[in-house]
Amino acid sequence: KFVPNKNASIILAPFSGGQPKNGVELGPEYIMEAGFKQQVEELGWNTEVVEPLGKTNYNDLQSDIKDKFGVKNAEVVSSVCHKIHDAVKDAAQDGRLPVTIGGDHSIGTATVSGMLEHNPNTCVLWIDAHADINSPATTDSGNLHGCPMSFVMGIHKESYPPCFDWVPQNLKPSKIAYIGLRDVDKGEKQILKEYDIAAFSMYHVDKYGIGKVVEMALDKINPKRDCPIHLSYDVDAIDPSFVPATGTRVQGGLTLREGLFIAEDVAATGLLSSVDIVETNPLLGEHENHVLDTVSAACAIGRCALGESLL
Ligand code: HAR
Ligand code: MN
Ligand code: MN
Ligand code: MN
Repeated sequence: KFVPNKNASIILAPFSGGQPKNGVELGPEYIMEAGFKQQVEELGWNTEVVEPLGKTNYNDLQSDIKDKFGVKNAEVVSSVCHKIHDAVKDAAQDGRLPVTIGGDHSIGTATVSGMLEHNPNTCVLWIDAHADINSPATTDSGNLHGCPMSFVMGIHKESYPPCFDWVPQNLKPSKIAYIGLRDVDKGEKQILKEYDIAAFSMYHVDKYGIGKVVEMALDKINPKRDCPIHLSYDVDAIDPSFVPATGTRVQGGLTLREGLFIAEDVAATGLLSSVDIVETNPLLGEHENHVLDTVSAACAIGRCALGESLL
């Protein structure tokens, strides 16, 4: 069984080019200012902070126009992802657990592919209201935060802009489970069906309860409980009444407790190898409390994944 080494790299990914709303690039700054690093250290982790994007602002280069591949900002998303991919992989190779703070979910392309290069047995638990499995061939919006899962699987690879050629496309459908889905596009539903991907929507959470759903998800992707788990956590999985400051709110989500339970139960497996916390957008709160609630939920997700609730 994987024994957590208690060394973590907090990787900052202040990037918004995977979607059109300003402010999601401020997520890392707010989460760090809320004391996330100290909170993690109080749990007994040694931490280092990594800034793979340096001081460069990749958020001014953005346009809301689709390219000939039908997606927006492909070049900048690709180059930002390549830097984050290298940082995630380097941290993991160094024996540190990567905790990547976004930023929008387009960086899932980087974190999942980085962890798969580190250990090809990695399975992915994707917690989200959305499936983020559009390809350039199926996306309506052209927003690349809706596409990371297809890129790391190589779905409709002939539709990709060539700048994504560096992305390894080796994630197998049997290694993916979703929890929290409630806003999935038609083309995405077809992909989920065609590839027989384990997808637990809010319907399943209500029907079986969150404890059973996490167990069923892990039974599908990690039946022997012997593979490292990459937890990619989009804060919009949690209901907007608890997590309002995010770019694509969808009613009817997880309660805050259900949301934290998922992270706690992953921690309890002892198999967590990396975690992303994405889509916190501090500019989308209608008042200060919206921002505080969202940022503190993001911090709590990270702490729970890193073992806060284990006694
Ligand atoms: N499926 C829609 C699209 O492709 C919306 C998905 C993006 N929203 C997110 N990602 N926050 O989880 O545009
Ligand atoms: Mn590389
Ligand atoms: Mn997402
Ligand atoms: Mn989402």
